This record gives sequence, C-alpha cells and structure tokens, in this order.
Amino acid sequence: MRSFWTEFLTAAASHPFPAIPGDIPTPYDFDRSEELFPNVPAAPGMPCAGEDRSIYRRGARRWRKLYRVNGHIFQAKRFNRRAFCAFCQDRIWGLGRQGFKCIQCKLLVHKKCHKLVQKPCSNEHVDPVEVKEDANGESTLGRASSVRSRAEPEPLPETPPAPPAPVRAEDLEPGSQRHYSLEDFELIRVIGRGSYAKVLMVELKRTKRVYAMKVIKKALVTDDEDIDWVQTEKHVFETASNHPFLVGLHSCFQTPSRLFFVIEFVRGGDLMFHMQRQRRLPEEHARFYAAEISLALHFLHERGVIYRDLKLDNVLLDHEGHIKLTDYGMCKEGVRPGDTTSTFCGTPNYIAPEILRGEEYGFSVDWWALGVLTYEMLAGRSPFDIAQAADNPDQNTEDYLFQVILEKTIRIPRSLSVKAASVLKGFLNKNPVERLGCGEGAFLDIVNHPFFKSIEWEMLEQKQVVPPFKPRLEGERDLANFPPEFTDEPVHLTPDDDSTVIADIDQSEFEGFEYVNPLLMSLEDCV
Ligand code: ISQ
Repeated sequence: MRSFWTEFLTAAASHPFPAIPGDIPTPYDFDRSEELFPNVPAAPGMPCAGEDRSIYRRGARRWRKLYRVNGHIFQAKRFNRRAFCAFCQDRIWGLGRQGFKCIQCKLLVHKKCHKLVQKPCSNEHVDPVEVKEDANGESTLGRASSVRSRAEPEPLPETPPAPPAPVRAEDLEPGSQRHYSLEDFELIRVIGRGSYAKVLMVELKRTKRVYAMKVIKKALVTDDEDIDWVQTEKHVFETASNHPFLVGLHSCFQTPSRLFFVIEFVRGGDLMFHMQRQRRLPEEHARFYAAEISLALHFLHERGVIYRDLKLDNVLLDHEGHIKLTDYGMCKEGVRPGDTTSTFCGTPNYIAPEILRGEEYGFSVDWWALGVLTYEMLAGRSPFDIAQAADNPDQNTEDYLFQVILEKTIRIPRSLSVKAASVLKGFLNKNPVERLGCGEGAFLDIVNHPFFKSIEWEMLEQKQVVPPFKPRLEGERDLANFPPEFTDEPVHLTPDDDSTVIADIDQSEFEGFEYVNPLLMSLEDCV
C-alpha cells in the first residue's frame, strides 16, 4: 500500500520547486551588521549589554471589530438578560452576539438596527479612537483598544446558577464517563503565565502522572469573544490530540471561579527559553524545527484551522527534542481552502502584512509567522528589530513595528546559506499570493524547497528522525528548562471565597465545559 507520503512525494516530483541557481546569491538585501547585541553576555543565559528582555514573551492579542454610526462606536455583544434595543424598543435576545453596544454611551441596539440609529452618541469621546473605514462603510478598529478589553458586564440576575457539581474520578463506576476536579490533582509548580492564563505543573494523584494545567479565571473571559476563544481552544485541543507535534488534552473541568485545561506535559521547555541561551541556532537545528512545525501547521490547515499564534514561546520541546505546538486560543476554525477571515489578531512581531493591511486572509498568515520564527532561529533576532529603537521612543511603538513589517525590506544575515536565505525570502514575502506555501503547490512547495532537501518527511512525521538537540533533564519532573521567573512563583490558587467576583460570573456561559479525553482515560485505567 502506498502511504500518504509516497503519494505526496510522487506528486511533488511533478511539481518541482523553482530551482535556486546553484549557490549563487540571489539578488537580495544582505545585512552586514548581523551582530545581535553590541556585546557578548557575561555568561550563557545572561542578558547582553543593551538587551531589553522586556521585548520577549509578548502575548497574543485579538483586536475587536467596531462599527461606527452617528458618533457611536458599536461593538458586538452577547446579551443574556433583559436588554432592549434603543432603536426598535424590542427585546434583544437569541444566541450568539445578538446586539451591539456603543463603547462610549453604552447604547444597546440590535445588530440589524445599528445602521438605522438616528440619535447621535451622547458621549462621543474626546480621545479619538483609531477607526478604519471598511468596504461596507462600517469601521474596523485598528490598534487603539487594548487586548480583549472587556466592556462592563451586564446587570446580573439575583442568583447566578452554580456550575455543575464536580464529580470525583474515584466516585464513579468503572467505565462510566468520569470528570475530574481540582482535588484530583496536586499542584506542583508554576511553569508559565500569560495575560489570561497561568500554567502549572500538576500531578494526577491517582496515577502519579504529571500534566500541565492551564488555569483561566472566568472573570477574565465573561466577554462574548473571550468565550468563543475558550471554546475554540477546547475544540482545537480535541483535534490536536492525535498529532505528534501538537499538545494534546487530558481533560477539562471548572470551579465557580476558574476553568482548567489539563494538558499533556512537555518537559523540554519552549524555543524562546532555548533561544535566549543559544543566541542563534545552527542551520541544521533550525531546519529540523521548521520542518516539524510545518507538519503541525499543515495538519491543522487540512482540518480547517488557522493557528494564528506561532511564536518561539508556543513551540515546546519534548524530552527527546521534538517540537509540540501549544496554545490554541487564537485559532480560527472551520476554514475551507480558499476561505478567508479578517480578525486583527496575533502577537505583534509575528503578524502578517495582510492582517495589518486589513485584508481578508487565510492559512498564509501561519507561513509568514513560520518565516519570522525561522529567521529568529537562524539570525538570533527578529527580522523587524530596529537598531537604536530603544534610544528613540518614536521607534519603540507598536505602530512603528507594524510600519516596518509592512514596508521594510527584510535583510538576511550574510552568514546564512543561500538556501536558508531563499526559504526566509519565500515565507517572508509580503504578498500572501506569492508566499511560500500559499501558491498553487501549497504545502508541496515547502516540502520541495531546497532548504528542506535533507528532510525525510515521512520519517519525520513518525518521529523517526533523531532531533539535533536533546534538552538536559534530570528526571521526569526536572523544571530546569522553564524560566525561574515562573517556577519561583508560589503555586497556590486563591480560594473561591470572594463571592462578589463569583456572583458577577454568568455560569451558564461555561455549561458543558467538562471533558475527558477517552483515549487518555483508557490509558490511565491500565496503570
Ligand atoms: C505543556 N507542557 C509544558 C508547558 C506547557 C505550557 C503551556 C501549555 C502546555 C504545556
């Protein structure tokens, strides 16, 4: 029987990648000052003089769409309770984001009525909100609002429904669907933290197995778009649990104040951690990681998922040194070939030009981000680092970064091979139509690119290729590959005794969050 890869590579032979003319440099802009920082660090892992570490580990963001009518700036919202349209006076009800709310004067209207609102905004802001007109005469917020900033919560009913009582694994009949609760786990250490979530290393008491646990405060996700984000993360986790280069989900459960994702624990730390210690990677190493990441992205794309948050922090290394992508909160699901979307989101340094231009986009944005990440691995710096930016406040802004991404010719360090320069140039093409991985040949063009010539794709996907670097680990629970800024943090979760915070949470939004991965459950039964 011919395997997927035999089919794939046979097809590839009839679709050759345009050859690079030998080792002759392509007419491309080479960077002559390729040093990362002016000095070398005092010791491995120490910052260089002038190195501003605050630029690292920036979180991903999703900017919101705003619609401007008569001075109002409307945002789509989900209304759970007694909300009435200021235009037609009817109740705003139904599923999803049924209505719009003006972020300035708080006026509520149906979506269908928002363009008809005659009454001007009573509270038009003195601070101009940066709004771009879109093709429909509606407006799209550029970058003015903060990430997932939430509007005020709607008034609550007197007694919010309590979340379903958690069932302890031991209390159930063998073979029945068991849900987990916080008591089933021992919290060991903090291993990561983002603006929305904290990640802990935990032990499932019954089996003594170690997992990562992502903890999200419900109070931070009561806004409609955030709830979509949590649901997307859960769906993508379910898809991802079958791929060697994507972290899988063990289970989900909740308490009145928090949501918990129990995730497979990946011990080798992330690529950001390793890059901060290694400056830049040998081409062979970068090729291996870029190839495994390509397979993970391709797997998601084939299942209609745009990942949208590829960055060094989201690439974990397992104990052998294979990669695993994590964090699916920015994913877009349900995308068929040729489909596009338009949400302005991502982590600033990795956002593709088509997103910045406000264009509709598809899977192309992930191949752009892979270009940025591969550049970072090979060059030890971002392609958009601006020399002297730290000294010039005007050049230290997100707007300036976006301008650079859109306009600046990317300079490739002279030390890189012609093939490496070519693959970077391919992924970092500002035109998504011409970008590597996005043309007629799609993923095949990546597989056949000369930079990846030595990659045995079929073997790679089966984890049969020995990784170039094995993370140093002394035991299953060694946390030496996680930043001390996290692991030194106290691990406890504040108890759910602040009833005012909990009373403000609409628990019905989180109904059905509980989940147990059937595959992992049956494995546990074998313990
Ligand atoms: C799994 N293992 C280690 C670290 C992690 C960080 C985030 C999500 C999952 C993880």
